[in-house]
Amino acid sequence: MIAELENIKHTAIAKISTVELLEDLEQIRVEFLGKKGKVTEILKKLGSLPPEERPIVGNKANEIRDFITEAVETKKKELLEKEFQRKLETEKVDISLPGRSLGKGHMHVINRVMNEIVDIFIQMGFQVASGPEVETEYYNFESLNTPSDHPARDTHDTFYIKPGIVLRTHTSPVQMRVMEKTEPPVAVVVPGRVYRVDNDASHSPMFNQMEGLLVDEDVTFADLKGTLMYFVKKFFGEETKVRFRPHYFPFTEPSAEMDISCTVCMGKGCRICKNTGWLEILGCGMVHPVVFSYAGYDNEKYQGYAFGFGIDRMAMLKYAIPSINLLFDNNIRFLEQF
Ligand code: 2NM
Repeated sequence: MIAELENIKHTAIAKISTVELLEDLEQIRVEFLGKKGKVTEILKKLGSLPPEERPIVGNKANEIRDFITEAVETKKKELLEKEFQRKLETEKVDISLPGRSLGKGHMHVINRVMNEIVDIFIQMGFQVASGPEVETEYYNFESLNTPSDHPARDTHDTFYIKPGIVLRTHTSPVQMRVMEKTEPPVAVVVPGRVYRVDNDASHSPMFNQMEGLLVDEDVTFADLKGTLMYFVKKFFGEETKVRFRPHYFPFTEPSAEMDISCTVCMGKGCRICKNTGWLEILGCGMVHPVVFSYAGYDNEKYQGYAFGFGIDRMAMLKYAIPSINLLFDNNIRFLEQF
């Protein structure tokens, strides 16, 4: 049996020293040290030996089991190290290769223009306010001097959620909410989404609007003109000319529309301005006394001006975007240009 053990030891050493794969090494370990392994089998047979031989063969078997265990462990470390080196070699990264683009996104042109416009008004001392897009008829119409029989109340223009509740058609209800809870002086701009039943090449049922309101003592139409002229020169360029035409809005008196010299032809006349040299860009006026009464403001003490325009239209004019649909279609090839 001693000879047999020596023999097992030599076979094991020979096998272990030539093995290349971790799986094969495991096979070898099982072959010799597993439950039915060669060394294990001998240990099992110890009982059948004469008592005086048992400790001798037992010691030898233990010695060889430990020896093989040790050899397997050593080989395992060696193979793992080899495998690691092979991975280092084959999976090495060439840090001199150019990187892959992450396809970085960016802000939508509407939000960029919105932020740009808001910044101009913040510089002038206006604060930014916001409010609900689902509004009551009271805040959207009634309190803004737009009684039930006014044409703008027609269901053709307004999305009704249920009787008395609408999708706001302008951001003015926010100005009314601000006035209700703030004593003048008030200077706010309100950018936000508004909704109208309208859908064609130049109208989207949802669009972005911005309105402004300033209320204080001794406010005149000249303050309104100065503020708006400062704004358009900042936004469209110092060379921009403006003109005001009388208009009608239920919530302002007097009211006006403001045109700027065409951003495309510089006022010479082109397709964009329909050969007039002018582009209509906003509506404005002095806040109607009836609106102040709804707000709880003293009509004798305070005056105010207000104005409103479409952000989408501003973006289209500034960047010569031919169709409003381009702003909402999420066409990456278009949006990437900004
Ligand atoms: C416009 C044109 C003229 C306006 C009026 C008010 C308020 F709340 F003070 F009455 N907010 N916005 C206004 C005035 C809006 O948009 C074309």
